[in-house]
Amino acid sequence: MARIVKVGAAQLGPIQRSDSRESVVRRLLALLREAHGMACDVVVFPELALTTFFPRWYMEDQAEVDSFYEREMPGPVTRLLFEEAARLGIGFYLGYAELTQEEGRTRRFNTSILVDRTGKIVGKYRKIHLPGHVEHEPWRRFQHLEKRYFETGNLGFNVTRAYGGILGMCICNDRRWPETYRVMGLQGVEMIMLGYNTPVHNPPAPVHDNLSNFHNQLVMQSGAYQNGTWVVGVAKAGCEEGCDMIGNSSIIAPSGEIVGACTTLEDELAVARCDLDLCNSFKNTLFNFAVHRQPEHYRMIVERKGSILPPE
Ligand code: ING
Repeated sequence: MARIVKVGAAQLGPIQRSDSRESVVRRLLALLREAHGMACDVVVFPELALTTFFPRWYMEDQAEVDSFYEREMPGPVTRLLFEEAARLGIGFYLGYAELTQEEGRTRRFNTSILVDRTGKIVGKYRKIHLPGHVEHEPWRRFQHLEKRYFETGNLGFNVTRAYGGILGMCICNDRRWPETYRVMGLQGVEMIMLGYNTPVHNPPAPVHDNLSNFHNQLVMQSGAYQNGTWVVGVAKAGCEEGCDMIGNSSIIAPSGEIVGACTTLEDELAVARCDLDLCNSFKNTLFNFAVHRQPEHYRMIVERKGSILPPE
């Protein structure tokens, strides 16, 4: 029997600094209910989906910084989302800023969770590729202080059995690095869910700005195809506190084809019927790692000090 997962890419428009968590959760609930109305099994929300993208500001007051984090998940406000999801029998991926006590100290991570249809957290991921910088860089139109506000994720790129398949998660900048997909691909992943907050303008490389949407699709489509997996990438989009962010939320098949996409920069749901068995059409042929990907070949090249030319 085909393993079909009906997926909703629940893109968010901008969240302004003054927007309360309650108002954001109301928006998430509206998207969740719309997805339920379209018979979705699971919904993917963006990275840092509960607040504005606060790493764009240099803040010295730690209490102000910590106001953007969640100390528990679900918490008093997000509990409404978990309860409604369980009532509707629909699961979700949610990105948020996590503040926790671990190994005797306070830790701060850019985190995502996977929640099943009963409202149970069945997967957790903490962002590994943290872009941006640590110190205030006033030359920038806006900051990108993820390296200041978050620790590097310590959970690796893990996969979870859920929704009848093998699911994985990553977050935003992770999607630009091929190893993100390959580490999960080597674990047999069949669907990778990710959220992102991507400014159109990248201060260190403004010449790339006009390629923002192209690069967003390029990395997710190639990651999907080269590992025979579905990829669902969901934006927080639009103009947040004067910073324009891309939309372009997409549902991508293991073939690399985009089968569902948002077309606005606002709260918008895109839906697709994802057949997890389609992964095998690539995992068992072109990208059969066991047959065609021989690690010893790479070791040999590396032992030749990286040269691929035969020794003299
Ligand atoms: N955002 C961006 C991303 O990788 C970035 C960082 C901004 C990269 C602009 C390139 C250009 O999509 C996050 N949050 O990682």
